[in-house]
Amino acid sequence: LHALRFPSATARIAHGDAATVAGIAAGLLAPAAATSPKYLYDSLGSRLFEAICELPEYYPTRTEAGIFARHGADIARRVGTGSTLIDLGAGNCAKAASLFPLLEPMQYVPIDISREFLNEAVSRLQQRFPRIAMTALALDLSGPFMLPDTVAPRRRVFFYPGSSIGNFAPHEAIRFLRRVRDNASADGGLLIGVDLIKDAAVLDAAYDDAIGVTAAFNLNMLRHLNHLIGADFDVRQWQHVAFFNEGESRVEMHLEARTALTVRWAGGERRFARGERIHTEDSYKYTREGFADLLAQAGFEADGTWTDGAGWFAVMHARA
Ligand code: AVJ
Repeated sequence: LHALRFPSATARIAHGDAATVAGIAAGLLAPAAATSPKYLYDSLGSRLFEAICELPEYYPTRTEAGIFARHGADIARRVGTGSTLIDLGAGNCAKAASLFPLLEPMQYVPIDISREFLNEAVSRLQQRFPRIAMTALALDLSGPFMLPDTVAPRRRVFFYPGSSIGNFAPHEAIRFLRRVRDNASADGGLLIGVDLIKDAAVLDAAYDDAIGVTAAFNLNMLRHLNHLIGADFDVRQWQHVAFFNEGESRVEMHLEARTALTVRWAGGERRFARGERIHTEDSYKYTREGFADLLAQAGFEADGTWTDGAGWFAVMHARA
């Protein structure tokens, strides 16, 4: 009981490497505390995100799938078959798998930060598609990255669906897309999904659903941080906050302290006042023109845009 009431008396063990621990600690100690959205994805986080994609309020996955279903043949003509298809943030690999019959890739290279979740998804997928060579890579795409030699050098087509690009601020997105282009081949390209600006009420609901799956997804980051930096976050002391920030053209997710509290971790601590927040994610929304401009700034040549009837989401193809 003593250990339960005074968890700080027990040793705190950080399971993340030193750079990870230092980076997270710096974010927590900043006047406006913030963490990288990549920490949303441990194995449970990846499963919670899968559940989000099935929510009625979360329109991006469904809307993007509808665009692929309706315009798939046209998209495949632009992208071409026989490529090395590199899936950035592949998760359960379901989006790419649904395009295999159309794109007929030679090699499939799913990349995700959630290693175990990815490996399980790829071993299932390899059984369904035994003729496509598959090379799973557990990589953090938030920094510089270089593809290993096991990734075929020709016809490298990058697949970045679901508007994951929205996690980057526009200037970071340009830097990231330049890196992607550096890793593509001269005959390669990019097939990307982009979430478009829409009514704030639709966006607010999509990131704060009625049954609380997105809240659980956000709160789960605290459990992940407890593991990574040996912190003692009590999840019950925090609540999910999400809203569209129109001025910044982004949905913001935060975790808000329900009460005054202190978080301790291996090597540091931070006091939070009641109502104080940790900024956990941004999800930027674009206009078609705005995103086309961003692609051009990264050196890509636009080669087709497809949208749904309501203009909620766009799929774009660009040549390297
Ligand atoms: C995986 C980054 C595309 O921003 O919509 C979903 C993550 N966060 N609900 C998004 C997310 C809350 C998602 N992305």
